[in-house]
Amino acid sequence: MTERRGPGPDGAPRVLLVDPYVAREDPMERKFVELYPSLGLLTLGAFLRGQGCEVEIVDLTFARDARVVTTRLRAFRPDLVGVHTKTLTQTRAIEVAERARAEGAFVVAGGPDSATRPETYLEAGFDAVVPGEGEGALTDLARSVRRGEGARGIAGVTTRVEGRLVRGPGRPFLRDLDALPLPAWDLVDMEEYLGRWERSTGERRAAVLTSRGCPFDCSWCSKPTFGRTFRQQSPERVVAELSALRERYRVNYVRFCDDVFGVSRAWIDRLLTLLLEQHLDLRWECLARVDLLKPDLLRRMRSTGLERVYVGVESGSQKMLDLMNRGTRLAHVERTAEALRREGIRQFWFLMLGYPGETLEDIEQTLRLFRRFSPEEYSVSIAVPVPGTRFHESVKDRLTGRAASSRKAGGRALLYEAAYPEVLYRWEQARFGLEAALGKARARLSPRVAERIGRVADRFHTEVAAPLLTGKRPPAHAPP
Ligand code: B12
Ligand code: SF4
Repeated sequence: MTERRGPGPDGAPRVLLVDPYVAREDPMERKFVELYPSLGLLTLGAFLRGQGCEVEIVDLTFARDARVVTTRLRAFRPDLVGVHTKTLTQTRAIEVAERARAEGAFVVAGGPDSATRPETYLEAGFDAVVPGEGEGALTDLARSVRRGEGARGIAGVTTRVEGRLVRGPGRPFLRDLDALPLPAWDLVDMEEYLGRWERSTGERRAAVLTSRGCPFDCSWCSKPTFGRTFRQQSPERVVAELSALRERYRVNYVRFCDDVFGVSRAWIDRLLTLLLEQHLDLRWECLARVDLLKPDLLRRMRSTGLERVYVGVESGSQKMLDLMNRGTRLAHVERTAEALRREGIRQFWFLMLGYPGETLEDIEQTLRLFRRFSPEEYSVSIAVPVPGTRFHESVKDRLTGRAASSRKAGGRALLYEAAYPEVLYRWEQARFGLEAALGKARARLSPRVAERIGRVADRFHTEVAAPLLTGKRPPAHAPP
């Protein structure tokens, strides 16, 4: 191992930020993951530069492996290496830390996974973790490391001293998101991302974030970095960012990445007005709640280029929505699904199976709702109890101990002892797959054939699969 760098001469701290996600290692990438550079790192990079730091980003998304990190470390000689973490990329993040330490750099983790379990990263060799909003904490840390003073006592930074976790004082959230500089797109290879989008869709797509946090409180939702706070940029600031993307990168399609887009009606009305006035000629998509998407709003959104909406429908059973503390009604789902169809906006439904309290009848209700509206796209996952959530708390004595970091765990594996065995949920997922295929067949081929296949499949489910997979016989065959 090389000697750790001592305090440098006066001058700017050097910070190397790393996104350890390697797309080619991700079996789900082609099917499910839409590739955009990390907005967290782009924002941190811009902020640090504004504070006088020298910054580079190593984005491993299109790399073969992490070797390039060492090359860049040797060329740039940073004081500090900051690694973005997600559960999925934990192993690569730790490898990056090892490479950084071998070159004598101080290494810090940030992002959702290290926020949930800082001890894992500190034990694996990271010098520090920033478990919350990163801008202020990372700037202070970079300056302190540059001065040779380390991480202790810095607000918003967690370290380990003699094997013990030591949390620095709390740090207030940034109040004015408009004060943040535009993301430092020039620090990553934007053309690689945009070119890929252009080749696959004909559009140059980029991700934009207009707010931080979410004011709602769904029981299974993990909000490790921004908690229940909710702050948003002004519509004017959002339009300035969109214009910059349009002018500098010829972006013509935007994905708004907010947890919930359009929480405030007045805010979104103003944004839509600006989009029309400025003739940005963008098409766009967002994730929103069914209770917020009123039909008149959807019509306006459509007129400004809205193409696709992701909605968390989650369940077709009101009982389950209430247990999840979703705060939505089935009537909202129906109204929104109808309005989306009427306006010709693609709908992507998120559905969840296996939440505590769910019975086979609740799953049937979800399937019936799905059948009724046939959304163009959907994802049906098995509920994942994420540490720090009320859901996790309620099942923590029934966890199976399987790793949440494997790809399979991403909504396809059962991580706690639920009402039914995993195989039942996998079977139910397959039924949604069949239903989606039949939905398409109904629209394009023969409704009668689709209807008949559906009936046979339902009968097979009730009479054979469900009893077999749950170990329970159907009522008609129940023993006396
Ligand atoms: C937008 C988004 C996406 C977009 C990505 C757009 C982009 N490239 O940025 C898309 C849809 C592509 C996506 C994909 C995935 N996502 Co996603 N995504 C989000 C979402 C909604 C917002 C992320 C975001 O941009 N936040 C805004 C930025 C400013 O915040 P940030 O990244 O957290 O960064 C701040 C701090 O965390 C911190 N920080 C971050 N990194 C670092 C590094 C250092 C060194 C420091 C000091 C600080 C620091 O400072 C930043 C600024 O304050 C979050 C939920 C959420 N609210 O966080 C989920 C979320 C991050 N995604 C998640 C997941 C699971 C995925 C996927 C794996 C899902 C999949 N389909 O397989 C993929 C992975 C793709 C990948 N490349 O890694 C999970 C991660 C959970 C976990 N513990 O790992 C989250 C938390 C959602 C959830 N609750 O489950 N996602
Ligand atoms: S699931 Fe969505 S609406 Fe619910 S708390 Fe999480 S981010 Fe907010």
